[in-house]
Amino acid sequence: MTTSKENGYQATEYGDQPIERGGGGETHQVAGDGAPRLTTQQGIPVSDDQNTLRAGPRGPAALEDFHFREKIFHFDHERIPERVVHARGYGAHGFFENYEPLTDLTRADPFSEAGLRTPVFVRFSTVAGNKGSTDLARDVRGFATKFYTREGNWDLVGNNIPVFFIQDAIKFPDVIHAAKQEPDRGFPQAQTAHDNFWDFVSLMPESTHMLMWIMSDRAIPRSFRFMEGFGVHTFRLVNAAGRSTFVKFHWKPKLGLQSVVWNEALKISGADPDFHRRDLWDAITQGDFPEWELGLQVFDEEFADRFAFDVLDATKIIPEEEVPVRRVGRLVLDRMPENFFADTEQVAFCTQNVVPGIDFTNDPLLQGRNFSYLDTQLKRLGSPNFTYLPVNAPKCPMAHFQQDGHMATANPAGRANYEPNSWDPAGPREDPVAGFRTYPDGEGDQAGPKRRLRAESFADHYSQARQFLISQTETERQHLTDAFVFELSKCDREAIRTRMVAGLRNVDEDLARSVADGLGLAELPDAMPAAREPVRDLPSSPALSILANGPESFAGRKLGVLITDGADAGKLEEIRSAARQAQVNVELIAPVVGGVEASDGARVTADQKLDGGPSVLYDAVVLLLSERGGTALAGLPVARDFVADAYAHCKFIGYVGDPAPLLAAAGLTELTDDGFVDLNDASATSFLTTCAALRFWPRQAGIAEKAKAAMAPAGRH
Ligand code: HDE
Repeated sequence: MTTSKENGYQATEYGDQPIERGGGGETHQVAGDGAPRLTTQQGIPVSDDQNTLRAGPRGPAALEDFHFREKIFHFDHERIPERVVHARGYGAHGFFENYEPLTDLTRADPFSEAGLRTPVFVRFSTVAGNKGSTDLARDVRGFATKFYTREGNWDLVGNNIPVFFIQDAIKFPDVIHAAKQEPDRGFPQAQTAHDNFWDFVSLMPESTHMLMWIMSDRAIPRSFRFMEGFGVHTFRLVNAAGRSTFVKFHWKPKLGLQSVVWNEALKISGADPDFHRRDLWDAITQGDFPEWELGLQVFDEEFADRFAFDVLDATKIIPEEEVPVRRVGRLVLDRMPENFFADTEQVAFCTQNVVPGIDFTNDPLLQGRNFSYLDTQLKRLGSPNFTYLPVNAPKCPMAHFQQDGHMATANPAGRANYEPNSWDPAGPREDPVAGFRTYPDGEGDQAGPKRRLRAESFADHYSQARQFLISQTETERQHLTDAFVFELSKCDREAIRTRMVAGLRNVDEDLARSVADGLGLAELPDAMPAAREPVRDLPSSPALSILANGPESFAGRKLGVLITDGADAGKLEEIRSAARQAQVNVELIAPVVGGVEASDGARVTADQKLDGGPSVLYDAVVLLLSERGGTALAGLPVARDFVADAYAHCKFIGYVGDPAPLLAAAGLTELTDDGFVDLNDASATSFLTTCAALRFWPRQAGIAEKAKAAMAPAGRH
């Protein structure tokens, strides 16, 4: 129904929306009924947001249209430079809760009282990709935490991998240039699978340990919620008496570790490039708040002196088995930003932000970072006043004499803008007792004459790489080997592939040989000369394996139920209720999003249409089929992919009804194994308990065998 309004528009309805229509048929939504009035940035009420001011209906636009000009002007300037690294990220607010006072170790405020809650903002990120890149790139993940303590902001700017590629910050631009898209062609982005990266790292043996980590499944986490975090460097804790101990920081996810497999990552990147964002958003908005525990590895100078590697070398870890991780508090993320740009984009972390009780060491990477972060924020945020943005501002009182600059919004009153001064009020003054005092590190005295030097204690580049490798399960080793083969196969220059294999011989002969076979190298190259002979008998460290540190239950995971018309309504209800009990999320996938008619005649709406909900998006799947539905699905390539991928990715596959036609169409008839669970017999609850193992790994060995057989003609050793 259309009626004429006093304002000259025609009132009508578009579906559920009452709207008004102008003379050219354009849509107007008019203030009133609780909708506030649109204004310009100057607060002037706007009468028409659909049409620019023009001389006659088909005439030229008028320059005096301040509303149009302001709107376009602001739009034209909406973007700020993306971060030079870690451009793609996602953040959330929460708190850190301290378990016990740690005053014997540190006077840092967050650790001062039992139960003390310090507000935090955390931003997770990938490193190499641009802001719009996919979440599932093979990459390090940033894990940066801003603690708004009562004594100022402490930023723990960590990663999900405890070591780094380089030993001196002067090489950071090089490693990042090499990893990002190549400068002449502008691709590939968000991946290290290209010549420049492997050229660089194969010439930099110090990166070998890090390569083990990024070729492992650590670089393709299933979710931010299921990954660890590390401060990487050795820091100092300093107590009120001025006593210092060394510390390495760890974040341990309460839900256990979990990663995807590489082929899954490739497919998720297409199906849902925002997979990690969506996961965090869904969990927090559904009240399933992710938690990590903060762990400290605390050690003294005496340990540092006797430890086999230099604790200032960021390409080394201290195995947890040597210095245990003491869990001292929990991090809970319980609130998404109201506005992505305001918080996640504008947050500015800086390794220099430490509070009394925490201090730096001479780690040459950390020292370089301390320069870089403040510097880069000015470029990105455009004004030294970025510290006043709500996400960056301390939540404790602050008072200083810095003034003016672009966008100064918090301006002090009064005359004193320097000190010493004799005014009243005088403004802030220093506090020699409680103020931050740098730990008087004796190392500086021993530093010697200024020279560009690398400490000899940094020269072992392979031993810990080997230790990482031998700490992996068979399954994980296979993934790591496959990742090297995948990445190096993307390098055009054979010399680069060969050089890399030569380096791997210093880590492990089997690894080098398997990679060489996978690449079809004619001969195994000589091992690269090592700066220091690697130690080959370091013990394994189970803490380094993901599979050894998985979850205790399937809680927090996602079950995909592929459902057809006529599917068993009772079984669906049983699955849903078991999932609720087990805190598992269920999504229904159907041939159309409008859903299906279940066996009881009720309409069940779907969350995903089949081709928008491939099995790669789920941790386990159930095929809930009627007889007719199962046969119909067998004819759909997308349904065959659903189940074939679930099989290839070693997922548990539950079924209700007869899956035989679909499995036959997907070529799986001969391949069913104990990862397939007949839910006509078994209960949904027991299926979800089985799913806590996350994947049916025995399947992988068979798949790997077949892959090897397919490759065999190329192996010529
Ligand atoms: Fe960073 N890094 N980095 N980095 N880094 C940045 O600062 C830098 C390093 C890390 O979510 C930049 O604000 C240098 C190690 C995270 O906003 C920049 C070196 C670790 C984030 C910078 C390193 C990190 C950054 C770019 C070698 C793990 C994202 C944007 C010495 C401990 C923070 C920005 C966020 C971001 C410099 C190496 C973690 C350019 C010079 C090692 C999590 O300042």
